[in-house]
Amino acid sequence: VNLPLRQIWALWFLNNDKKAEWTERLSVVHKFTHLEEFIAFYDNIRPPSTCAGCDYNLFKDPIQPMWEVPENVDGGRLVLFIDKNRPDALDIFWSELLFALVGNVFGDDTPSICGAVCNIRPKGSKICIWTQNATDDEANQRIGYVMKRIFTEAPFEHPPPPIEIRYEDHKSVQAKSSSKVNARFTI
Ligand code: M7G
Repeated sequence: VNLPLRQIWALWFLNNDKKAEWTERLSVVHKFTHLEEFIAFYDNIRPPSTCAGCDYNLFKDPIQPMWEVPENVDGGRLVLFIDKNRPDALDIFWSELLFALVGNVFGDDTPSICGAVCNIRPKGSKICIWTQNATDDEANQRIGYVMKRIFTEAPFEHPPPPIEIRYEDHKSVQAKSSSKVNARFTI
């Protein structure tokens, strides 16, 4: 069987070229329409922990993974900060989240989701779900609880790291790029 996905998902890559503009660093790697296609592709891409300074994004086609587009302009993110000493957790959480998204694990709340982001940073990485409406606390909390369950149930060789998911709206993140922003809620 070759299962069609509920919607087309696009994998985007942000390279780590420090001299280039942020938008120039961003490109679509592939768009997926079927589960087998996604799995075949997934098996051949490097795990995030090997791509320092880059981002992976999986977004619903045709949403671009940037603050400026209409789908994100009033949105925000559920974000999990991952300790720099836990590359295992980064890779496991990211793969669990990708398969949950394409597998429609978020069900009726999927329309609120724009995509997922993995920011790979030497100081500590982040895994996020971007949602459309930063003030829709009910939908964002339901998505956050599912995200937390996915991470809690992930298969670990070592004890899993603590999982605290915060909701931050994009406007606050843009205004305060260096320090931590206030969370709307924490799960
Ligand atoms: P980040 O990669 O989200 O944070 O943003 P981190 O490196 O602290 O993990 C770093 C910088 O990338 C921002 O300050 C912006 O200059 C740029 N940047 C990030 N995002 C998500 C966007 C975006 O959506 N649009 C634009 N224009 N720039 C962005």
